[in-house]
Amino acid sequence: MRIKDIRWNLEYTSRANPTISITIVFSSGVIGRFASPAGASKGKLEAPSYPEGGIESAFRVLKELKTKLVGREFFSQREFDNFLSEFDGSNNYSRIGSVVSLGCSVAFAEAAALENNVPLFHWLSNGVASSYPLPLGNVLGGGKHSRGRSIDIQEVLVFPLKAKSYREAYEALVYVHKKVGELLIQRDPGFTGGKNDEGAWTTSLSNEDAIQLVVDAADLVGSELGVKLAVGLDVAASTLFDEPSASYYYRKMNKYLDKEGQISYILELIDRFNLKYVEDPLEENDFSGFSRLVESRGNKTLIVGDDIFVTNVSRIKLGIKDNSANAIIIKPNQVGDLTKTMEAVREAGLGGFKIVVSHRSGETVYSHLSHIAIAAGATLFKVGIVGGERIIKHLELIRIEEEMGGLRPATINL
Ligand code: 2PG
Ligand code: MG
Repeated sequence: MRIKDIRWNLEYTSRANPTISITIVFSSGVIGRFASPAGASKGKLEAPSYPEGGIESAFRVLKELKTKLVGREFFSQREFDNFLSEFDGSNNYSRIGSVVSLGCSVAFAEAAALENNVPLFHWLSNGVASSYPLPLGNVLGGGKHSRGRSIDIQEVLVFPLKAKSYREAYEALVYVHKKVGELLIQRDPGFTGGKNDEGAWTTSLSNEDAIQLVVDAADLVGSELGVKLAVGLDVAASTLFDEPSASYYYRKMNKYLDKEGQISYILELIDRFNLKYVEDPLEENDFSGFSRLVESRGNKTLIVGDDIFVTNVSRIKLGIKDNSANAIIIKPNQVGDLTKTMEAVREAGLGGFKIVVSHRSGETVYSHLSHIAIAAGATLFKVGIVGGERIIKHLELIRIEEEMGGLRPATINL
């Protein structure tokens, strides 16, 4: 796999913010291309998207990288990613930024899979992938993704506990999304038909009324289609956390909750709404608070770490030691290359965490993430429900399932 050329282009995320697509061409002529997404509710310890100086510096870095890459031969993904990491030299891609590093890493992987005549998920899993994840979709949202104009909780999510096929699972989520829109027309006089960054509906209802509405929609659709659907939340608690007062601010209720108050509130929500998934219920450094939730509800609910782990092996080790989660969000751009991503997956798996591969709120129109989710052995694929940049990822999974076969759906025992 000898690199013949590397090119780049200014592109846009679904929030219409600039990103960079990177194209890698091998001497055989095969090409791979990818553009990194970007988050809004970012973990503090994520790899930065751009070097100091922003996107212009990223273009300069790419010129420098090109002189080092062209003509060079690589034999594995790890070798290529290690080369990127050494070129960066900072440990977290702060010199070159994750838009450059992940763009190169995924573009290389795509070209390598083509060169070796295997699907991308096969290349990334060394051929051992055997299942595909079930979709986890944001249907009603707030927080930063809605500019603070909807509920305080960032995402109310729905997922099937079991499905015969990815197509059946995705269709169920599409119906729930539609049903939530219909119920909002009936129940929310302030509803404008508005959707947020991830295509989730926005609402003027209270946090609890909004969750109840999604539970009702999931029940209606579930019994109509005969699919068992569960409801969950991404609290994105770091975005509610006010450091000076060490408390969580809920704008809708005009209320501050300290750590104990927040834990009780989350437990109350889990019990009242039979939530099967709660992501980032506490701020990103509260390992002990997370552990309390795992201890009391971990047998029936996924307690999921996103900002607390940032797809980073050393943070995951801390979480395993403290029993701070039973599931983890994996976002390749939090850590900046595919080798580090798969290392995080392996480490989390050793700790018994379920894997949830996730999109970002500012997505790009590429479908590589679907292959990454299969390669990671993910149980859930968190990728929104509507909007071209999300739909393309579901369609890729459906295509893989229907055209390639041989993979079975993940099951969730909760
Ligand atoms: C999250 C993500 C994706 P963002 O918090 O899990 O839903 O949001 O990309 O803004 O971090
Ligand atoms: Mg999150």
